[in-house]
Amino acid sequence: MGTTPFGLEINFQNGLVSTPNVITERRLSQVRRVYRDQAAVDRILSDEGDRLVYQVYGADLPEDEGQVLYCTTIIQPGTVGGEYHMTKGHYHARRDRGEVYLGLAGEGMLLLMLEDGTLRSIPMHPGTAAHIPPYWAHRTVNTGNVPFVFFSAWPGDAGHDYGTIEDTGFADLVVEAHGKPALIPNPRFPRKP
Ligand code: M6P
Ligand code: ZN
Repeated sequence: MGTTPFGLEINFQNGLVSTPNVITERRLSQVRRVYRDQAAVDRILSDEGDRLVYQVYGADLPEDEGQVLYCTTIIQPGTVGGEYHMTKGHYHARRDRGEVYLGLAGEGMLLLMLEDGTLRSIPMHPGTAAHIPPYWAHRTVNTGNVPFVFFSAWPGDAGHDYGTIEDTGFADLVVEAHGKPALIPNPRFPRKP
């Protein structure tokens, strides 16, 4: 039967959604494992407390085949041990499901990776409509000085698989080098000899 049609208002500047009924907040202590430098994480936690890294605002829709889910994500500016603030990143539990991202505010980078470690990166700014094909893990990074805001839409039955990325991370890290983003190999990522 599906659901009742509705419209939500999205503020493109700050990513806020009118009457969102799903709000996820990710603080540093919850996402600490994505960063290479665990001593830097400990320093930030003791010096400034548990900083907000990103928020997700969405609509409460059934995760069913045929539905299209959507949300906004707001990644705060900042670095941890030289790595820019980023999302956890995930594969879809159903690997053959894709996704679309649309940049709304700020500057970021979309990292994509296949299970064999093949990596792609797409710079994102307001107006960038990025295509995430099936089978590609995806993570977003705030490479600017203001909140990076984007909109996403994906199939209802895609699901989130965080486990693989939690264990190894992505093949490359996105670090700040002379004030600009640079990709460097992730020493934790298993590489074939
Ligand atoms: C995007 C979408 C969401 C995802 C969010 C945060 O908005 O891909 O499905 O939840 O980013 O990313 P993650 O879940 O990897 O932390
Ligand atoms: Zn996704």
